[in-house]
Amino acid sequence: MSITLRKLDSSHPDFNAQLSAVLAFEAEEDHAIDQAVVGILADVKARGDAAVLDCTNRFDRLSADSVASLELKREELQAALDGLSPVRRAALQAAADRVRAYHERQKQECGSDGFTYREADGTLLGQKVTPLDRVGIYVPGGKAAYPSSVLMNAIPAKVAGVQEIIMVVPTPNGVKNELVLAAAAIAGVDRVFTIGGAQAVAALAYGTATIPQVDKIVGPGNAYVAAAKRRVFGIVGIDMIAGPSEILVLCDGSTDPDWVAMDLFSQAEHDELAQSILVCPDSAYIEKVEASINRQLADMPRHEVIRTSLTNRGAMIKVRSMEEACTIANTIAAEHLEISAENPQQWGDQVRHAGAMFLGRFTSESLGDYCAGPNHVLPTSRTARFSSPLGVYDFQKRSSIIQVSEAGAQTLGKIAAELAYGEGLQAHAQSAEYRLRKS
Ligand code: HSO
Ligand code: ZN
Repeated sequence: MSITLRKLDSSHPDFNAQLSAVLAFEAEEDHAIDQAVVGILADVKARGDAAVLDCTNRFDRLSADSVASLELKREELQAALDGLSPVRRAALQAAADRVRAYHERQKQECGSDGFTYREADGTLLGQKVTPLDRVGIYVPGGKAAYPSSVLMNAIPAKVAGVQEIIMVVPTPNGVKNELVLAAAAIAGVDRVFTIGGAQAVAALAYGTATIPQVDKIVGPGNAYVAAAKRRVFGIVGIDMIAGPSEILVLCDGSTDPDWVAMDLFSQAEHDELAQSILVCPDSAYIEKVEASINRQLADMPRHEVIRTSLTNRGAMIKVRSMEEACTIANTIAAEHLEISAENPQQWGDQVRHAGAMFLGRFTSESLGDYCAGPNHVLPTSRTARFSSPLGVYDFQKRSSIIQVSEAGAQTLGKIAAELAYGEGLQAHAQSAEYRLRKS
């Protein structure tokens, strides 16, 4: 049963409409799920630990007698780390070290130190940057439980200077993912609770007797978790609500077709709804990649997921030139963009919208998923037009600083009072005017 991917040609008169149809994706808003989540949030808000315990025992089929008993001890995390094979432990450590080094750089170079400046009359203005106090990291328990995501969420928080990182991870039927726990140990997560779902999001957002309230909740989760995060936003901060993974490969037609086929598989294997797209000026090459897909698919343990994803959401787009490929890349604003071409930088310079850019034939997107250093939590569903990878800046906030000198109070006082009277706000005006020197 061979796969035929959707084929588009940029010279077709209906190309724009066809491309929109390929990209169209709306996360289903499931009313029933949302209503269930409303109930769980209210229950946890009202009953705290008791509700968290009930939900956890029911949904994860456990028989815990307290929320406190669902907290993992530090030794347990360390034991998970010690239990890894030496090669796997070394790989996890190497990935963590590289992710940390990259994010340290981000901290230095993204205005993390704030600024101040003084005006001629002595008034001081500035911006102070401070880390969030406490952050919650949600880690899914089921098929999408990725230790690499533990690193990608926890390390930038740590680098930002967050004092306490609380991780929640459900353990359905009591099954723990040792690699996830090991990653938590390496990343420096402070506390881990084996709870999940909307009840875990609620516990982090409202706090319970056992689970401390956090300031922001990050990390991916299922539809219940996403609905809960949306609903607690405002009480706490949240990161993006990530959609299915996407990869866009721009290829000049001279990379080994097997490499490109496997790169398309790499994101397709995440999810039936993941999207893999190839854009290339050479139609013979497109055929070769398609042939390679059909040759390699059967060997993939996740071939069913890949098949569904490529059939329903995949596409191969023939373009007139690499310039045009870049224009299309800007329209697609993919989560991951590979530029598999001879002069990758030249094309990369023409792309403004992409979550992460992978330049050159040797840069498989999967290296970025694990260990290149940059974050793998990236804007999906075309949101790279206006948002950025998860980073140190997501765990920091800014406060502005104003220290007006006596002389400054004269100049600013007159301006402020004038505008305050214009707004009909007398107290504002007088508060400024009290500080004006009587002449
Ligand atoms: N590509 C995924 C991240 C991931 N891949 C984790 C493998 N493990 C999200 O962009
Ligand atoms: Zn991936």
